[in-house]
Amino acid sequence: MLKKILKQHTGPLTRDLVQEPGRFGLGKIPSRLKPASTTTSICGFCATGCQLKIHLDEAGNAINLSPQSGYPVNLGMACPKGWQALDPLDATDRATTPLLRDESGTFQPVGWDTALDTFVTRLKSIKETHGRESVAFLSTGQIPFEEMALLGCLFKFGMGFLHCDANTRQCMATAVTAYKQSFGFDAPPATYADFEESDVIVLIGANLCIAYPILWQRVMLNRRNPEIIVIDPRSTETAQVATQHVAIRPKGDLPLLYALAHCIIRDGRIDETSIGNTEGFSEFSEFVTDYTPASVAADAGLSIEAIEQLAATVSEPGKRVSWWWTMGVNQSYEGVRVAQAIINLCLITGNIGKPGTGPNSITGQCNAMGSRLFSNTTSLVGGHDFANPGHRSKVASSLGIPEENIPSEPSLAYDEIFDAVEAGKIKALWIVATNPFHSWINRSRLDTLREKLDFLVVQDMYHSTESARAADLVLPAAGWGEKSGCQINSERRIGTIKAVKKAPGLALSDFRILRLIADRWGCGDMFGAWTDPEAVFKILRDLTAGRPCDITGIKDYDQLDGEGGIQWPYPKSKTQHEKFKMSTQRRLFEDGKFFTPNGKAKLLFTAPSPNPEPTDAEYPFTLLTGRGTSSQWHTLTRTGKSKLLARMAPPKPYVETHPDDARALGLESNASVVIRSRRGEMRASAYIATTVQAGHVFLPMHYPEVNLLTHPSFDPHSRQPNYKACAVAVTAV
Ligand SMILES: Nc1nc2c(c(=O)[nH]1)N[C@H]1C(S)=C(S)[C@@H](COP(=O)(O)OP(=O)(O)OC[C@H]3O[C@@H](n4cnc5c(=O)[nH]c(N)nc54)[C@H](O)[C@@H]3O)O[C@H]1N2
Ligand SMILES: Nc1nc2c(c(=O)[nH]1)N[C@H]1C(S)=C(S)[C@@H](COP(=O)(O)OP(=O)(O)OC[C@H]3O[C@@H](n4cnc5c(=O)[nH]c(N)nc54)[C@H](O)[C@@H]3O)O[C@H]1N2
Ligand code: SF4
Ligand SMILES: [Mo]
Repeated sequence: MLKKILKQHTGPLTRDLVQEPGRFGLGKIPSRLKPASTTTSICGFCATGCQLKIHLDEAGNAINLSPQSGYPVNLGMACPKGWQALDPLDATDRATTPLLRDESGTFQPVGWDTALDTFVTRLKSIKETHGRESVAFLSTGQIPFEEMALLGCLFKFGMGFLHCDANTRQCMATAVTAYKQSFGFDAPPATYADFEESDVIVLIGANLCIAYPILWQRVMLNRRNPEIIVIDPRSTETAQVATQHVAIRPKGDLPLLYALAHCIIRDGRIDETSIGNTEGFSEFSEFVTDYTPASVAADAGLSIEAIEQLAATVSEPGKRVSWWWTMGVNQSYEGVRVAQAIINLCLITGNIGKPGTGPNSITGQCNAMGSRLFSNTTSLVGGHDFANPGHRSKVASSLGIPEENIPSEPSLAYDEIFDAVEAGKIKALWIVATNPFHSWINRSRLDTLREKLDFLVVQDMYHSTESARAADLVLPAAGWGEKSGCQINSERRIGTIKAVKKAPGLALSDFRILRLIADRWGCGDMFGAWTDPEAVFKILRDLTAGRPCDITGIKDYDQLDGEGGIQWPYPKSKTQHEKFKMSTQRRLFEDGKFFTPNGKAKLLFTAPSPNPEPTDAEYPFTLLTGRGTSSQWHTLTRTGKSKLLARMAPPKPYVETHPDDARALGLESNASVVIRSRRGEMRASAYIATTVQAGHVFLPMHYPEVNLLTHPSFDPHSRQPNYKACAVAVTAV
């Protein structure tokens, strides 16, 4: 019951609640807290990208916030995390000074001088002894892209290292790879207005009510009486309020999607014009001939009739069908092909480039889309390619750096970086704004790898995170609210965040920390023009000239604020610019042209492969993992510090278990159980409900023990971890 109440209260907030802050525990605002002025900032949690209005006192410090009513994303709404976004800044475990581990293994507070000196001396000596491939960084989708770009460019072009990746690998690498291969560029086509313009909305592996509450509100604003279909093994909060729940077997997506293509092509419900904009249609239609509903029914866990019905609904002539996917698709050992199977369906039915359509990936973190363009990790900064000599020389001349400083080789992916640590090739790691000692798949491996590292630096807002506690050196960082820059949301909308509070103690913005490192390293001159975030924004803007993500038409931060954020592309060229300027909701591919050399989208496919860790007699349950409540963010370092948000979520791990399984295991509600995989075990209390199918259990990722269980398998194209299905055993304690 408590869980049910909690769930109800962690759902999205409607406009009435927004207008009545008293109902949300804020009470009547005393006159001393009445703002002297306000400013705006895009929320720093999820990639929805809601704009918040920050209320400031006379000194310019934040005293409160409320959702911004006129912003084209959130239209005056925010979820609990947005409302409480200032809370985590006041936590008592903020890192307020650099910490250096002494000989006895104890952290000692040190000044920035010592910290920077240690950082530079250690990394330089490791580089000298072991070469440029011996140091790597792991970063994030949760800092402004000006900071990401400085980190990636400093590390590769200035310090001369090669290997780095971001935690976005855990999150949307699959979508990136799928779009790049199919469209020739990483280009999510949607604009959020498409939620309101669709007749059929398919949410596949996506739990909007919990993970993107405001996007669910956008679905609710649809006046076309849409069919809302949720494809998810669990009866999620979203599935429960949709018009149809397709309770798929975990990882049954690829066979199901091929069977849908089979039925649609068989019945001639295809769009010839759209198919004309693709290549590979005859090969694809031949490939799906074998994928009859009867042949995939068992793998998909669905009846033949259900598959036929779904095929008919998503291909109904004259209806606008949009597909939206998140981690149920991306976090899979064959996620890229699943994403492309969705893309293929949209291409063959003409559901692309028109209002209310699209194969649309929703990305996770507030600035994951910024990292896709500017982090200089997997792609060369500004939407370029490290392997392309023309791109390297363009970026070198635009940044005024020697071309030979730009590597042509790719960086290792996240998991490959850990393999290189294991092999003794990588000796030092620098972790920025991510917490892999909690969030990485099969994370206990990191404890072993820690022993292999000569030097581990963690740059975080808090000294208490699982990763910071493992470090040799902790660099104290300012967080969202204490610094400025830009973020890009899931519909490619660029917006600004503002410094509305001073960071505590000696904590500095990541931007400042990186500038100090550049100077200490001796490459400060290379970044002489990178004086502040807005200057960097302009450098990055100019770099995008001529690329699909061209934003050369944006003047400055003020224009971004004045126009309600701006979606890329936004080129300077007169004709294009005039076309785009008029609209605050822009989707891609309206002209049927893609970013491939011949302008055609590719229909890509491979036969489904078996789950790398199927259940068996010893480990008979499939473990699903994901988001628990809308008030919990990832490893809880931020949301766990808000009293209100913490009260809205179960404090201890719980495992969702089907009543039939609970009966067979002799479990009562809230009974203590042990969940075991081949890699580790944890305890949780049983939450017995039909939200999971018999034979499945679900654990929210927010509890650190969960990734002791997960199975380290990866999509071969994207290297994204397969977080969502492995085999476990469940026993009563
Ligand atoms: N409250 C809150 N919101 C968040 C976050 C947070 O931590 N807390 N994190 C943000 C981030 S970074 C991300 S990436 C997003 C994630 O947002 P979502 O992807 O929506 O959330 P998840 O719960 O991880 O996974 C979605 C669903 O995938 C289902 N699933 C599992 N296996 C399969 C499968 O084989 N097939 C299908 N079709 N579905 C499957 C799960 O049952 C789950 O309901 O949320 C963002 N928003
Ligand atoms: N089992 C399982 N595991 C999963 C998932 C799953 O579905 N199931 N989902 C995966 C996904 S999609 C994601 S995105 C990852 C998220 O995994 P993480 O990125 O590891 O999770 P966060 O808690 O967001 O970690 C962000 C860290 O950055 C710090 N921080 C915040 N702001 C700043 C800043 O401005 N500067 C600096 N320097 N530090 C800052 C925070 O304190 C925190 O320690 O988890 C993945 N892990
Ligand atoms: S939906 Fe996402 S962006 Fe909007 S307030 Fe909530 S966490 Fe922030
Ligand atoms: Mo994510």
